[in-house]
Amino acid sequence: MIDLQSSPEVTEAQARRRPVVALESTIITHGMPFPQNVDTARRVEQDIRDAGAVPATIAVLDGVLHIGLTDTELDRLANAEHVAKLSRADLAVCLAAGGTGATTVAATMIAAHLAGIAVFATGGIGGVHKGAESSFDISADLQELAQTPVTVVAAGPKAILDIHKTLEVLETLGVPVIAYGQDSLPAFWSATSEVHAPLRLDRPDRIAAAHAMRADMGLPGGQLVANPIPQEDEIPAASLAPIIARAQAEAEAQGIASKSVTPFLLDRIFALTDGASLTANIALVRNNARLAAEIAKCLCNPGS
Ligand code: PSU
Ligand code: MN
Repeated sequence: MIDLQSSPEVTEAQARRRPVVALESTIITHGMPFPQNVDTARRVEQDIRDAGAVPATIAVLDGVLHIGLTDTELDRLANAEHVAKLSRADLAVCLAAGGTGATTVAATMIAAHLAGIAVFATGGIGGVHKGAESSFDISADLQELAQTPVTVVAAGPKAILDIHKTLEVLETLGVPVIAYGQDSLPAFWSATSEVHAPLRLDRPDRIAAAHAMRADMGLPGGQLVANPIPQEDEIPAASLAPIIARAQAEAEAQGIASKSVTPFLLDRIFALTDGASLTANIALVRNNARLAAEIAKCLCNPGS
């Protein structure tokens, strides 16, 4: 049997049919350095509460799938070393073996859906890596969006990915990619890109209605909402391009592969921008949490 443990806050919210927003934990263990990782995790949870919803950070601790972490549990995860990065392929094995691990976007979607949570906020999803035509490195996050009915709010594909190939795969899989409030596809650290977003919605209630409509139509899968980073926090794409290229060249030279690619690139870009990439990353995750809370509230009270 799956051992699923909801935090007291999440249990109460669900009993009272209040809006809940899921959060992933790989961003804590593999996406940001200590102590900014735990500070950000706490701040993002508070942003969701301030917006009138309840946060549910998801992780596996000693073989238990946690939906919402207490302060102590969050601290433990953020301070732990060599925590496993759990995607769809890893989740059941980790639970069966009594292990501890942080959930990626794919695994967080699976857990959120099991727990009856429809909306999830993160920074960026995994996608098609540059050079995927030879490495075959395509994140399981994309397949998950195609099959698990959770609306994921992210800041658009990171420039470390091949944006065009990522969009092509999402289109093939039938995943709606919805830019929030603009025509251009946001590009993570930058609010806009030269790519026109496949879809656009300007209101959280419409995003919630589209989520509900998929279910009504019997369409499996979720939605990807691409929420632009606030302009005052963005790093222009042109100034990042050479840094990303350098980080990518280092990854290749050092033979970094598979699950290590995304954490390696994020860490190198953090160092090469003197921390500026992390400041922007924190701002965009908080911005996504606020939008996710609005969508979750609309899903709770349709038509209000
Ligand atoms: N993007 C970020 N920070 C992250 C990740 C993505 O800005 O920490 C994490 C997410 O958990 C995402 C995972 O699901 O990386 C994708 O990893 P991979 O490319 O190995 O599937
Ligand atoms: Mn990968």
